[in-house]
Amino acid sequence: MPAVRPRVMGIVNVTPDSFSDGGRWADRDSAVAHGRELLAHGADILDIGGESTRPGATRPLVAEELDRVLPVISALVAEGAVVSVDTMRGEVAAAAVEAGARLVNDVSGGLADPAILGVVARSDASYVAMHWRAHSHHMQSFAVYDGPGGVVAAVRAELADRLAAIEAAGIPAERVVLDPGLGFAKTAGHNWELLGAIDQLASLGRPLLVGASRKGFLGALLADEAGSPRRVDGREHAHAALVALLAERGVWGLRVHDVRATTDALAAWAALRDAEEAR
Ligand code: PMM
Repeated sequence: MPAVRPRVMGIVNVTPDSFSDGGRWADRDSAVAHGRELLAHGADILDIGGESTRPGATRPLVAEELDRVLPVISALVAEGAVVSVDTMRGEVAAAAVEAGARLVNDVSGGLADPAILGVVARSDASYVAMHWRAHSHHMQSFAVYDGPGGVVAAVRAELADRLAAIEAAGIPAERVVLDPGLGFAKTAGHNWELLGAIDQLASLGRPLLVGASRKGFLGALLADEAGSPRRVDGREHAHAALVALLAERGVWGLRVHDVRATTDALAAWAALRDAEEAR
């Protein structure tokens, strides 16, 4: 059984329009307060983002994105937090690293703005490369995985290509974390297939980050008899179960909204692991 508990990355979306928490932490003070609360609940990393990637989202201007994230990053770094910046833009990544961010979480894995790879290479930040095919306004039309091995083989191969490009840009593999990108150009069925094949993604040799929190595939799983998906705020119990099962499968990190529910699930998982190992 895995000896190490997954890292918990608490989400601070400084956006007016994220699907699960849009607008709730859109100003600096409420975002910083939210970050502090996530730290108090046991977050290891705070992931601060200023661009919503919900299906259909339009992109903010670079200046808007910088205005949203930089003050929040600076404030939370000053309080000792380990901060990650959730951005696809090299310019935003550079400013965030300058402000003290230790990770660059790029949902596009370097495809949206290849300059981001040079920025990370020149810093000592770690880099999360997520599986991605297209910007959110049209990503669901790219949810087609017809080749041999289906979605798992395609995502694995595309992540392997990104890893090669990332290393070619000068980022050592040791600094790279990979992410299957649940919900990004993927149907609910694709997400479950990927979760069922974590071992195949882990065989790329890099730690894995998984972001399942509050996503639509959990809403679909818990749909009512009329087929209406479970509301965003009613998906946490199913997510907590996934958290423990992913810990069991040795994932490196979990990107989550409800840090308390996640750390509670991980505490129960770790206690059971320890009891089994003590026998
Ligand atoms: N999902 C979202 C945003 N950023 N980053 C990584 N690495 N992995 C994800 O799955 C991911 C991400 C979208 O979800 P949100 O709107 O709930 O933040």
